[in-house]
Amino acid sequence: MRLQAERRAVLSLGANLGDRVATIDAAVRALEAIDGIRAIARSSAWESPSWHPDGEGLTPDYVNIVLVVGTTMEPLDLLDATRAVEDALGRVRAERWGSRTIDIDIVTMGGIERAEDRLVLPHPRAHERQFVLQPWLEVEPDAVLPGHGPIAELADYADGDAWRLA
Ligand code: PH2
Ligand code: MG
Ligand code: MG
Repeated sequence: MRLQAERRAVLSLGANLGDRVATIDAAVRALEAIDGIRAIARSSAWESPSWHPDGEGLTPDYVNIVLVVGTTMEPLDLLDATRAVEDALGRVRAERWGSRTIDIDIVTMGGIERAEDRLVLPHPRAHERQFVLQPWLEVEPDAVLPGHGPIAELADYADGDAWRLA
């Protein structure tokens, strides 16, 4: 038997409909239950105004967390797994920037840089979003975003505001 090496992946989970924290908790449990995904670190819950191309705050505020996992999956298999969890938790895909009960994005996967149709790595907007960088800094303060640099420096320039939920 050949053992598939484990890669470290950083996931960003977000929700702005329904019981946001409860749905994120359920998503973490569902991800942990998948063969080939092992949770390593989970940030606190952070709240932020919704980012939208037509302006901030046009949809309800989000709760976001970062979940660091070890995974033996290939990138597209991990993407499929996150989509399956979103679907199981009632995610409706109506419009691109629309509100959602749960969104699970792959921010990084090891040092992989790829720009293919279904999956771009690192996530193309993670480096400029406080709602990704702030929870990530909490669990991996020395992390480096491939192609962009140390997240502690990126957070000095990133858009928007994010605050830890009490
Ligand atoms: N996700 C989006 C669009 N806007 N805004 C915040 N604050 N947090 C998100 O996770 C988010 C967003 C699309 O995935
Ligand atoms: Mg997203
Ligand atoms: Mg998404």
